[in-house]
Amino acid sequence: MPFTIESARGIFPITLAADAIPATIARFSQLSVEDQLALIWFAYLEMGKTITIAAPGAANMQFAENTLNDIKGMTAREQSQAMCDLANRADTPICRTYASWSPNIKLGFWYKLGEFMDQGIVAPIPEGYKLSANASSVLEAIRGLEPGQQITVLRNAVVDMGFDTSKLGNYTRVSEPVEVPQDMSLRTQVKIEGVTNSTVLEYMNNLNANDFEALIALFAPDGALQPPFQRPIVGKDNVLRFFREECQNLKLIPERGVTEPAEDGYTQIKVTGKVQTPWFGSKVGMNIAWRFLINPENKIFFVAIDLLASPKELLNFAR
Ligand code: ECH
Ligand code: GLY
Ligand code: GLY
Ligand code: GLY
Repeated sequence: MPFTIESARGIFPITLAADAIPATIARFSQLSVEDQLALIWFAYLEMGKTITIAAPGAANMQFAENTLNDIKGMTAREQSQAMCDLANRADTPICRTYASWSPNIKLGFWYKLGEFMDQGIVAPIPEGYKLSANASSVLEAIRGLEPGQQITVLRNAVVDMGFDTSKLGNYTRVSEPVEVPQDMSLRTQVKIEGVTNSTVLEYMNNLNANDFEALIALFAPDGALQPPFQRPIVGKDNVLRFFREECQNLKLIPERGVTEPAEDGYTQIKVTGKVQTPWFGSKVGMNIAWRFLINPENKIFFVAIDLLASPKELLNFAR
């Protein structure tokens, strides 16, 4: 039987993903919204002591500017309410606007609110706020994660806020403009121990160069990409949109891999290595596996990106 997206998801099944992320997010979402905001505030302050976050680019912030100004103009009580509404996924104009934003705009918006809270322009978390026992325990769990997992928890918490897009009806998605791909003369070529497949190498090189047109040409028409902790994104149009909206300026540093034949002339290739996000640069390296299923025409039928449970997993090529 030929591969389906569902069966492709099961290649290299013993790859150990960081299940601590969905588990922590599930516990986090059970907390009161006051606890949620305070917990993120405390976690963010603690992380800031060791890893600095890059300021969001101007191209990113223009879309959040009106909403940020609206919030600045509110009373302290209204500001706290607006932030609680976001965490509560309430149906308010701000929560609807927020829902239309790409993850990077959402992150930039909170980055700014954090600065305003610091400067006393926006209502801070009340001094001496005491987390509930459950919230303290979730914060403790976050402290125990590696940095790449900590920033993933924060990112997921931020992405989940706002009104539910599935209840939004027709809306215009808002994301930062797509920059031109990196000039050919500046591009670097990855080397992956154990992998010579041209599609996999070009995947890494094109994504590193923000060359999304060349990147999407590597996919089969019905191909799919599964980001960490998400359902697969299926079909070239959807995958290209995802690249343009969420994948600019990533740095992929694949290290090693295995290549083996699969059924029906397909090839399965698992690669492990590091990924850096523009928000933290080389200060946070996330431990990643790519699980590729390449079709007989050497196109990507499926690729899963997994955030690994631990650095030990970088060397796990058992099947
Ligand atoms: C304050 C208190 C009130 C509430 C809130 C606050 C602000 C919080 C802030 C948080 C900022 C967090 C940030 C997190 C950024 C995380 C980025 C990550 C990126 C991971 C990317 C990966 C890419 C993998 C991929 C690969 C591919 O091959 C294909 C594409 C793709 C404190 C005010 C909320 C400000 C900035 C985790 C893994 C490798 C799948 C993308
Ligand atoms: N173990 C990774 C997955 O199958 O999703
Ligand atoms: N500062 C990282 C970004 O705007 O994507
Ligand atoms: N989605 C890319 C990033 O957050 O860096």
